[in-house]
Amino acid sequence: GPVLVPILGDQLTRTLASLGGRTKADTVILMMEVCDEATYVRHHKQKIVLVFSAMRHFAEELREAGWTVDYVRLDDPNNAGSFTGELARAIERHDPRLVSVVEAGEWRVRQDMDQWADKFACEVEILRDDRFVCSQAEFDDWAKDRKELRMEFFYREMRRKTGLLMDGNEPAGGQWNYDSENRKPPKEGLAAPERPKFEPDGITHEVIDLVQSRFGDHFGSLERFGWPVTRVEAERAADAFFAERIECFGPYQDAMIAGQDDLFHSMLSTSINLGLLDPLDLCRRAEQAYRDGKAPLNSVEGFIRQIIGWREYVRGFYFNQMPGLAEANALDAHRPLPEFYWTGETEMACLADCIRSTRDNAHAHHIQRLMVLGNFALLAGIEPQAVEDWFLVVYADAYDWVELPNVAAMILYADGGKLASKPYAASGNYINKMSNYCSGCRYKVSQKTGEGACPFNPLYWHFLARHRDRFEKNPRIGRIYASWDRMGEVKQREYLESAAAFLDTLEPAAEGWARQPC
Ligand code: FAD
Ligand code: DLZ
Ligand code: SF4
Repeated sequence: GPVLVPILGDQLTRTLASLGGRTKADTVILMMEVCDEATYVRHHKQKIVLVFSAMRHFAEELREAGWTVDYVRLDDPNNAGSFTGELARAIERHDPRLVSVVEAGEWRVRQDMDQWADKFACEVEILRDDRFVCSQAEFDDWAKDRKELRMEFFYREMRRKTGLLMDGNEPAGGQWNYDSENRKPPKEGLAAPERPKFEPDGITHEVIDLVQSRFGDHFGSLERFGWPVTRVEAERAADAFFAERIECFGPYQDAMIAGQDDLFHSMLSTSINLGLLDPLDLCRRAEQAYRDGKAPLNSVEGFIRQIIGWREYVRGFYFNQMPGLAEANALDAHRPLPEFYWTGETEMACLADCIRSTRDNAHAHHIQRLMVLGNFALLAGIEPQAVEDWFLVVYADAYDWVELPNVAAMILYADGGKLASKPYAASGNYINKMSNYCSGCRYKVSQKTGEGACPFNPLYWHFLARHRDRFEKNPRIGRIYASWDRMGEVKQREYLESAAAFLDTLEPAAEGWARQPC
C-alpha cells in the first residue's frame, strides 16, 4: 500500500516534515474535519470557520499540485468524530504500509497519537515539527539546570542560533532588547492604517453555513470574518504589515484605543499558527526592513522577540511543564469566571471594549489580553481552569500550546513563578496611562476606594494583601509592601472593603459556555 500522511488543521504547510522526500504517486494525504476538534472546547465561530476553510483551501492547493488528498468532511455521514476514529477508517480504505505524521501541537492530541503505533497494524512514524526553531530536546536541555526559566536568556540563544539581528557575535545596535522604547502611550488622534480584510469566497461561505447550522450557539460573531485562509492571502497580510505598520509597531505595542482593534499589530498569529506563514521567514523580512533603513530597530527587534523569543519559549515551556501546567493553581484561586466575559456586559469600559473586540474579531491584541482581561482575572482570583477555557475558546489564534503558558503562567502566576519573575498585577493607573478607556468609563480611575472608584484600584491592593506571604520576598515587587504598611489601618480597610464589595457584585458565568459534550 501507499504511505498515508495525516495533516492536522494547524499543519497547513507545504514543506511539512511528513511530505519531505515523498513521491506523489506513492502517497495519500489524509485531512479530517472532526467533531472532537470542533468541540473539545466550544470555539468562537470564527475560529472554526478559519480552520475548516483553510483546511479546504489547502487540500485544493495540494490537489492542484498533483497530490492525492483524501478529505473527510464534518458532514460526512460516516464521520467517526475523532482523529483516531478517522485514521482507523482511512487505514481500511487505503491499506497503507506506513503512516507518517508530524507530532501534534497539543498535548491532548499527542496522547492519542502516541497510541497509534500499538493500535494499528501498519507502521506509524511520528516526526518532529520542524516549523519551530527550538526542538523540545534543546529546550529541555536549556531548562534542566536552571532554577528559574527566563525568556530573555532563552531569546539570546535563539538570536545566536538563527543569526537574526546579529553583527558578528554582538546584537545589532549593541543591545539585545529595546522594550524600554516600546511603551509609548497613545497620543490624541493616533490612527493606524486598516489591515487588509479578505472577503469570504465560495469555500468560506460554505463553511460559514456549516458552522452557523452546527455551532451557531458558540460564542462570537461571524459578520466581520476577514482572516486570510490561504497562503497567498496570508502573504498579502504580511506585505501590508511590512509596508504600512511595522514602523509604529514597536513604539505603540502597549497602547490601547477604544474601537481601534488592530492598531499597529501584525495580526499574523492566526496565519502563523495554522502554518500558512513561516515564522522565521517573517523574522528575516523584518530584519531586512531594518537593514534597508525602512523600519526602526526597536520595532524590528520587538517583532522578532515576540516570535523567536516568546513564541518559541512558550512552546518549549508547555511541553516541558505538561501535564501539570493544566492543573496548576499556585495562588489557590477559586472564584468562578464572571458572566460578563461572555456577554461583554460590564460598566468597566476597558473590559467591555476588549470583550467586544474579542466577540467581533475573535482577536484582541497582546496588551488587552495581558493587562486588561488577564490582569482582571489575576486580581479577582478567578480559577485558572475557567480562565484557560475562556482564552482557548475566544481567540482565532488559540491552541493549547500557546494559550496555556500565556494564561496559566504569564497572567495568572498559577505555575508559582516558573515562567515569569513577578505577577503582571496593575491598578487602574496603568490602563489609564496606556489607553483612552478611562475617559469613557462610569468609574473614576483617580478614585481609590468607595462607590464609583475604578475597581482595579482596590482589587490591586486586595490581591497584594492576600498574597503577602508569597510576594513580600520577591525582589521585583516586595518593596510595594512598604507603601501598603505606610497607608495605615483605616486606608487599608477601605481598600479591602471596597474590593470585597465589588467582588460580591460579580455574577458567575452560566455553565456550558466553554464546554459541553459533543
Ligand atoms: P503581534 O503583536 O504582531 O506579534 C507578532 C507575533 O509574535 C504574533 O503573531 C505571535 O505569533 C507572536 N507572539 C507575540 N506574543 C506572543 C506570546 N506571548 N506568546 C506566543 N507568541 C507570541 N498568541 C497566540 O498565538 N495564541 C494564543 O492563544 C494566545 N493567547 C494569549 C493569551 C494571553 C493571556 C496573552 C497575554 C497572550 C496570548 N497570546 C497568544 C500572545 C499574543 O497576544 C498574540 O500572539 C498576539 O496578540 C497576536 O496578534 P498579532 O499577530 O497581531 O501579534
Ligand atoms: C482547531 C481545529 C478545529 C476546530 N477543527 C479541526 C478539525 O476538524 N480537524 C483538524 O485536523 N484540526 C482541527 N483543528 C485544529 C486541531 O485542533 C489542531 O491541529 C490540534 O489540536 C493540534 O494538536
Ligand atoms: Fe478600566 Fe478603571 Fe479605566 Fe474604567 S476607570 S476604563 S474600569 S481602568
